[in-house]
Amino acid sequence: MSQSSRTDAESAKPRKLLLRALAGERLPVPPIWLMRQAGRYLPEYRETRKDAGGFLNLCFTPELATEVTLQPIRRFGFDAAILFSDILVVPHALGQKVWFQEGEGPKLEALADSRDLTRLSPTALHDKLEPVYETVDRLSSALPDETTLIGFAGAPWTVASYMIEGGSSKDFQKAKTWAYGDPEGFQTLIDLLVDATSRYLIRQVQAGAEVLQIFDSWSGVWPEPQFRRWCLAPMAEIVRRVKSEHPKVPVILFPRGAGLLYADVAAEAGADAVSLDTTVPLAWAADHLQSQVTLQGNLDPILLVAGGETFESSVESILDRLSGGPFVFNLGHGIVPQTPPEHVAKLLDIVRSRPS
Ligand code: 1CP
Repeated sequence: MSQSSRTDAESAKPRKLLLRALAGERLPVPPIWLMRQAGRYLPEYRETRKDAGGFLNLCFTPELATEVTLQPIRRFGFDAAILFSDILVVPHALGQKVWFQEGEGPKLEALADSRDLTRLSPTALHDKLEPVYETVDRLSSALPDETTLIGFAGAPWTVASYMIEGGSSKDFQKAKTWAYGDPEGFQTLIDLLVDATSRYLIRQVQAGAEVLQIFDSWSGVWPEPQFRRWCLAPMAEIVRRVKSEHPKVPVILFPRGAGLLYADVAAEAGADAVSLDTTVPLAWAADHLQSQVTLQGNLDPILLVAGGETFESSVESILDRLSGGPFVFNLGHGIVPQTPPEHVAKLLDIVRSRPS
């Protein structure tokens, strides 16, 4: 059991807000945190990043990764801190070459077809990810009592897409062509990722992560049958494996772009919450999803850049429509570097000053 949940059990203090919402409780003021809340929109992050000597170095130096995780907590007092790392540390730990080009995003030595799978090996997984577990451990003692610690990983499809495309992609042509043309070979890669990701997340819980989120940022590019096979089934299997070791750890899934298939994710994946992307209609989500899972989301990150009246009324409308059931305020995707930090402060003001 993590140190912070022990504190909860031993004292009569109310449990942390995020844990209450994820347990299905409707709260007058919802907990709030933001995807990618540590990052380039914060001057203090840019300062730490400058001295870290490369992005992966920042992820793998526990002292620095702990510092950047805490920066948005100190500045804004979010209800949760998300471990500072990246979804691509898993391919790195499997032996694939991964690097981050300043201003260009992630780059990987691409896998061309299933023969390249021999380049991957899970044997050094935990050794290579040890600094991440140490960061989780440090964070679980460093965080304020009321702040929940979230661990995370990428979903197998999203991670596989970077491994095959060699970086970001517009149309996922290489990864999709592989999956359509050689489903058995592609399944081998997905299975390898299900296994590594489950082991990685279980270790994060053992190190002190109290909640897990799985990011399937590119799940919206598939027709329904492939969404079920390459996105829903692997995420459900990871949830099953994590919960068989740690039945009580809440899991949030983010199947971005899933559309109507959010209903199947909510009903079938065994998760405690789903994180809604910006396009999901709120009345539909409240009617079809919220009786089964806690909802998280879904402010457009660009509204947080724009600020002003539309931003404020959109925040109010999300609160109006989703506060009738268990709910966690968040964005519909990660915060962008152009976001003025004052707008984030304003967002917290609105959410917290308006009990519903
Ligand atoms: O230049 C820099 O400083 C690097 C920018 C950066 C940051 C701050 C990258 C490179 N990753 C991160 C941290 C990160 N990535 C976190 C940290 C914790 C927090 O939320 O504060 C998390 C949760 C991620 C997850 C992540 N990485 C996702 C899933 C979430 C999402 O936004 O969809 C994805 C797709 C990635 C890949 C990645 N790593 C970095 C970038 C710029 C990207 C996206 C590239 C793309 O759009 O294809």
